Amino acid sequence: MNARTEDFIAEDLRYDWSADEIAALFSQPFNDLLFQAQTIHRQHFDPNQVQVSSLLSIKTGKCPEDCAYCPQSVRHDAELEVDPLMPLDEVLAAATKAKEMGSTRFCMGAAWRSPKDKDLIPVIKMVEGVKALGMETCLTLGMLTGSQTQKLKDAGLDYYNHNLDTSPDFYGEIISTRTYQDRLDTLEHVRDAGIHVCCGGIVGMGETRDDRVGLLQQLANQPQHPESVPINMLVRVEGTPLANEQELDHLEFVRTLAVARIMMPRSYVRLSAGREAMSDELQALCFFAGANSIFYGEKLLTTPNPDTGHDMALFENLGIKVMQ
Ligand code: SAM
Ligand code: DTB
Ligand code: SF4
Repeated sequence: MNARTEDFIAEDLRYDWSADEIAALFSQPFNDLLFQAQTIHRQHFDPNQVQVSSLLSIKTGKCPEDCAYCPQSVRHDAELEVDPLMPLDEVLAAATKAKEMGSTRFCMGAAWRSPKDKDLIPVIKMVEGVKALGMETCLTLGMLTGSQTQKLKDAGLDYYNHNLDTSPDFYGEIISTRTYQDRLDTLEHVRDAGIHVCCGGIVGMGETRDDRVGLLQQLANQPQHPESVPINMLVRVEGTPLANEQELDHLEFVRTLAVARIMMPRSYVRLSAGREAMSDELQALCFFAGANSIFYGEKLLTTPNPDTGHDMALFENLGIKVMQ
């Protein structure tokens, strides 16, 4: 076990949160919740530093899964430029640009249900190439077997992103082509291989607060807290079944980040998808609630993200420094 892994199973961390305890955190007066989250945040992190990662879709669209939120599912008709696996030189050019912009981690995503062993051969070259640029590497490729995670670990992969997306109770409303247990199994393989886990979910899909409680309970009660916890606000994409979903109350989104911070005090909580639709004031509140990581760069996988000039101006205004 390496030192960082030990950090995430330390004795002062809890893995036995009950739903009632989490619901009680959520329902505190807003100021009490934010004060508690910010106090815990300051015990573990510099409150004025944010980690920035950049995303690249290395294989876009035609995914056989039916995730109701996702524009890349073959079952929905979102307008999308479908692209096969990107050549290595284009991936490295994008990573170089992300590094020049100030990103320290490069996350490569593919619209696969689960990669075949032969798919991993070019992906491993990408991991090696990005690492050689001096950046941290992250992949999100769908479900993996134990031997595949081992190969990725051997290639030097730093993080694997695999989200639980929502609570076990609400999950069936969103995805039917793979089970919650499938996701937990992949997460176990990733952990067992010694790759850092990036695991979170999406809010604003029509779930109840109890479902947000259930998602955070699943995330925090794993054998080890995920090192990185992306909390995505649904990006409502035309052509997907959730295109017309009602927008989640913004303060409920901030509460979700604050509760995540309290429950997983040493994890990076990422203010993930959805920033394009957020005001500067809302994002400032998210950072105050304990979010300390973002996706940086003008595109997420297929949808827009705030422009980099705007993000830098916001950081400057808030006195936030990019974590090196
Ligand atoms: N296909 C792989 C998988 O699902 O694990 C990797 C790529 S998938 C696009 C990565 C994650 O993006 C999903 O787990 C989901 O949490 C997030 N995501 C996809 N579409 C989204 C949307 N419209 N709004 C917010 N998050 C989204
Ligand atoms: C995560 O939790 N959010 C990112 C990343 N992990 C791969 C993806 C967000 C995707 C938003 C929709 C899109 O751009 O296609
Ligand atoms: Fe496919 Fe991933 Fe999109 Fe689901 S979230 S449809 S698995 S690309």
